[in-house]
Amino acid sequence: MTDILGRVRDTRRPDQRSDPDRLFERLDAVHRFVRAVDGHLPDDRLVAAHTLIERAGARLALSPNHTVVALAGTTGSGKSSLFNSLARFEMSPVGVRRPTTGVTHACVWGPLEGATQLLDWVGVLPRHRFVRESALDGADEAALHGLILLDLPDFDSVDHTHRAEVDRLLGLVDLVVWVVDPQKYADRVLHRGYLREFRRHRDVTVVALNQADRLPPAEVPRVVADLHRLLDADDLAGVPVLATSALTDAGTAPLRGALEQTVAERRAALRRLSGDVDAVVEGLGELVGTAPAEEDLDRPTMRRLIDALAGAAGVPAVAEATEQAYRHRAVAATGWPLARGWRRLRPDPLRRLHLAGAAGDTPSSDGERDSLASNGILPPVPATSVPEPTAAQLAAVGLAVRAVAERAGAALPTPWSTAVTAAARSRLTDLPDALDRAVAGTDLGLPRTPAWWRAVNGLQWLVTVTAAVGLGWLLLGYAVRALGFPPLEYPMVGVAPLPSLLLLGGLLSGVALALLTRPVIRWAARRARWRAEGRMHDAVAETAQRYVIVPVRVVLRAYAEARATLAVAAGPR
Ligand SMILES: Nc1nc2c(ncn2[C@@H]2O[C@H](COP(=O)(O)OP(=O)(O)OP(=O)(O)O)[C@@H](O)[C@H]2O)c(=O)[nH]1
Ligand SMILES: [Mg+2]
Repeated sequence: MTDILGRVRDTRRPDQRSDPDRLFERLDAVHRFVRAVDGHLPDDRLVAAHTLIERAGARLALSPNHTVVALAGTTGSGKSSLFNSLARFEMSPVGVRRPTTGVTHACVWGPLEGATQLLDWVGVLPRHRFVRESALDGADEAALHGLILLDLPDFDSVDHTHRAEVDRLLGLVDLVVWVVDPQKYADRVLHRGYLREFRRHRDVTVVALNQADRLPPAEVPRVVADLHRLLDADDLAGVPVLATSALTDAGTAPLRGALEQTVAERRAALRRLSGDVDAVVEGLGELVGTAPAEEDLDRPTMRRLIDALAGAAGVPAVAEATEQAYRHRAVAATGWPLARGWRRLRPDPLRRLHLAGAAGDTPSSDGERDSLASNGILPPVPATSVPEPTAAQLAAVGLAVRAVAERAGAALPTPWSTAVTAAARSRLTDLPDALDRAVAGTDLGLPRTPAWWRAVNGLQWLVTVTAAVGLGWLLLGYAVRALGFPPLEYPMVGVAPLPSLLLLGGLLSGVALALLTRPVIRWAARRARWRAEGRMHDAVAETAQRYVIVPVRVVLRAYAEARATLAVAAGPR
């Protein structure tokens, strides 16, 4: 993810960070990221992204002409004093009892239009809102028009609600002025708990070293330098540090000047949101690894999966039955006619499995068949009586599915490999029925009656009829003799009478023909088995795709989309 983080840094160029089009593009990318990973990654990893989308949408819909600035800091640093001094009015009580400010006070410079909705959104109660627009001021305050200044409670308060209020507001405001005093400017909670968290918001962070009047003038630069050093350690190098005093106008002048510039630019809201996008992208970076996911699985892994599924689906048993059925049907169609009756008494091996396996227009996929069945065009494929998978076969399926998930998720960060595993297993319970349907719905390719069966059958009948003619002729001869008529003169072929030759020749030829066709039938039956096996493998492969591979691909595509969108959210290419 270093490339993405690199781009995050890139985007700190001031022009990029306050460019509204760029910001919209980045926010849109975060939005697309969240949509892409929805359902694949745990929700708790996406809270920050959801919050960003919601907050950015709300802020960008509100007044672009106002800049919301918060005065934040430890108790007694002089936030309320600075607030009053900038407003030139006693608006927020200043006290010696700590903490003094318990609720946020707001002061709006200029017309209220747009500011009210902004303050509603920020959540400052109407009774704590003030307007700094007085006829007496003339044009004095014009440079601050558009400023909404918030005086926050202390974050280090003994009262925990103060801290909650500060944390809430720090997530919403456009710019934060951290008010510190010479005694507590190195406060650990301030630096570790807050300033460091604002490292991606350097361009909307200002530090005011207040109560500078309490220091000997020569000490001020030394303390400011020390504060810079601490800010560098907080990864906030370059953040302005202004020495202020709330006691006099001159003391607040540096801060007033900085605020005037911020208000005039009207860019703080955009910069703040850019910093928020940076923070979210950095957090999401660990969810998206460096390597893109391979969508296609390697052949051995696929082969292993299909073989395991084929085993569990009883493909070898059906293939065996197909070979036997071919032999059974071929022998029934081409065998010696006088012995065929016995063969017919034996059941067809495929019918025993409730697999007719006849050739025909079987739909190619079970989805197609399901839809035809649901439309009443086809009867649903009945469950087969293929033997139930053994424990070993089921274990092989489990291992093969796991191997698919491991292969597909190998290069992915943990949450994604977990999602891939879950996806690979998501339809496992539907798999046995789907496999059964796939096998039952496969056209095993057994021919109805091949031409050569018909030819052999014709020959068999020819020789059988020949034998019958011979037999009939001989019987006629016996009958004629028995009735006292002169015996029939049989034509002779060599030394043998023709009817005997026809009978014996017919019988022997029939048996010989049956014996000769045996090896051909065996060879053709093996071919039928291979063909059926191939077709069932195809059907099983399609089922594997639908029930295992497609769900995995959905996750891999989501991952690729997540990577692409996060790269856009991170910064320019
Ligand atoms: N000398 C001097 N005293 C100051 C200055 N700013 C504030 N004070 C005093 O410091 C004390 C605290 O000031 P507040 O403005 O109430 O401080 P705060 O940060 O708002 O405090 P909380 O509301 O409790 O968080 C008050 O007694 C102020 O008079 C300053 O710049 N110089
Ligand atoms: Mg106060």
